[in-house]
Amino acid sequence: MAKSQTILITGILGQDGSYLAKHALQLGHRVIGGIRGAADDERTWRLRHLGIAADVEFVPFDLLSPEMIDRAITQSRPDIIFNFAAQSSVGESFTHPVATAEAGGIGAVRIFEHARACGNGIRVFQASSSEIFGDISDTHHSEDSFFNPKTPYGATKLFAHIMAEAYRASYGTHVSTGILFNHESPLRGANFVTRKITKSLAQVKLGRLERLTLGNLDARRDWSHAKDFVQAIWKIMALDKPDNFVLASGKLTSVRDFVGMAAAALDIRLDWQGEGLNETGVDRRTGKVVVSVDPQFYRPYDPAQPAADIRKAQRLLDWNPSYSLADLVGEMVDFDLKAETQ
Ligand code: NAP
Ligand code: F7E
Repeated sequence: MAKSQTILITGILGQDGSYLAKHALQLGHRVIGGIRGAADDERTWRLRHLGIAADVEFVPFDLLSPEMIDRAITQSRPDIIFNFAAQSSVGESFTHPVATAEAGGIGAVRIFEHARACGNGIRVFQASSSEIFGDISDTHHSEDSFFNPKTPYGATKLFAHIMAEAYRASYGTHVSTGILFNHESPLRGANFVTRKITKSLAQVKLGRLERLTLGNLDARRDWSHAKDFVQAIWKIMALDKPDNFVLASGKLTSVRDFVGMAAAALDIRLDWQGEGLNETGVDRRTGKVVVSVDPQFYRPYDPAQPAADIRKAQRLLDWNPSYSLADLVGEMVDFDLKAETQ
């Protein structure tokens, strides 16, 4: 992508949209962000943190509004659309399944349809998710694995994923997908477990919070840095042929171990005691319980996440994650400690 292009990013106020905007601006492209509601200081905090809020143009955009989708794309005339907008919380998809499906499923297809109908070669990136794998018995998850999602969020993302393939096969539309495993950063929403952990433990360290309460400590996830994924996503969109790519680190870590790493980065030595709902993390220095389990944070269904197979991305994109999990945890903890003391 040598010449300057117009990039439309849906969900630009979220974690991935913000990092992608920064990446595209650094490469000299024009960035238009689709947003619902006002671009006020509170909602643009990620763009402001990255120092790019003034460099981005905004258009009104809501995945639930066909008119707004059409108007945003027609007015911006993008070369590439990065579709990051979605109700992105698996937990929330259990309480809002219809809104999750309408936005992440039908909303995505409306974007593909616009790209097809305008016929001028718009490229679209669709953010798929490792949640589309669901309950499967393969040891490693690749682009060709069987998909068997069991959460409303996972089913929604699979619908959009398969529609992306249908648009490629049926109409030749240039739609690529990233089957994204978990990726985090200091810009991660505080409703996701990693940021909840780093933010809460920073507050515990500063004496502002008594304890961090979590759900399933045994859950394992493959956590990468969002910045690494943005690099790979950009490379995907530079390929002449649209395709699907699994992006991940290939390493699984439990929520309990992530807590231990964040605590260690804050110089808190944790001893784990008890089991199940009675499990606690005790600060060795003070003897106080600083981590406990609360059933309200358990999900009705929480599929295990087996290891990812990232060989296709390694081979065709010449990509590997550059951040270790320890680097990521350290950066998130530093950010939260600083934010809490400002
Ligand atoms: P995020 O921080 O939650 O950002 C999602 C963005 O979507 C937010 O800015 C939100 O806008 C916007 N949005 C939600 N509903 C919308 C609607 N109806 N119309 C227009 N915009 C809407 O998510 P992220 O972590 O950057 O993830 C980006 C994408 O990758 C999402 O599609 C997510 O499902 C997918 N994904 C993420 C991960 C991950 O680990 N981060 C893994 C796999 C897939 P507001 O600011 O107005 O709320
Ligand atoms: O949960 C467990 C929880 O909400 C991770 C999204 O970006 O990645 C993300 O979805 C694990 C789960 O992310 C708490 O049960 C324990 O097993 O951070 P999370 P997620 O559900 O994996 C996928 C790939 C996406 O596509 C999504 O968009 O942590 N867990 N205790 C908890 N989770 C939360 N949120 N809060 C807790 O207190």
